[in-house]
Amino acid sequence: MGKRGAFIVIEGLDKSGKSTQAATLLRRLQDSQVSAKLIKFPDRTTTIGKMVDSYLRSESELDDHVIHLLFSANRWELASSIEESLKQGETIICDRYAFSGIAFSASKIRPGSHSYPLLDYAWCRSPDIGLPAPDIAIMLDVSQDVAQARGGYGEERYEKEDVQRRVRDVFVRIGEEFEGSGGKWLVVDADEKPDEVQTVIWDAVKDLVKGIEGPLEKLWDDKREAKNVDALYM
Ligand code: DGP
Repeated sequence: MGKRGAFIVIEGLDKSGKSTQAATLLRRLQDSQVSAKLIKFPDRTTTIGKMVDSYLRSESELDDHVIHLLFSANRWELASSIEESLKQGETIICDRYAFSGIAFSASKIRPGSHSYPLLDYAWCRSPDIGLPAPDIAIMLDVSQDVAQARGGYGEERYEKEDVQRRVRDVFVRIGEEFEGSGGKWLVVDADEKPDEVQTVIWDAVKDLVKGIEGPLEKLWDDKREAKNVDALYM
């Protein structure tokens, strides 16, 4: 069997240059004759994605649990096509994924509180358990000063300084846990010039995009747990 494609996730705060870096990486891969495509979450074109889009633009209000599950459902809608493309040898660059799902929801705080979480961290993680796991997650870390200098945040729901600060804190926890479970999590200083950021990203992915022999892992799939359960039924 041939090698499978690499699954590369790019995460980051708003104004981190994430979409630009993802597009530049795609061009570079295509120029190097690597079969690759770029996908983006939320995918605002599906029926679920349209509900998410309307929420982000503050055109509709939804319970925080409901919107969290819709973001996750939006990823599950594409999970089998991601697996299929990777199996066919195509590399996927994914602009935001389940890590944003946890970071943006688990950073919400209860009204009237400065830090008390509205949604439980483990609860936020659970709907994405079992999604295809990336071979590398690259987190573009931008400081508030540079984000402001890049024109500040836009009009959408989460594009506010205090929200972004809390989201960043949750990203740190997610990265530590992802690494702890054997995943590859790379934090890149996105305050640097775009070319320099791209060089760091390219160094991190250049071997992966030659194709991968090993199986595609599942997100937060605890193999030790599975073994314990199997043992119970032996
Ligand atoms: P973007 O299209 O990359 O600008 O993302 C739209 C916004 O939605 C951005 O502020 C981050 C946020 N976001 C992305 N994915 C999720 C998710 O799964 N859950 C939540 N709550 N927010 C998300």
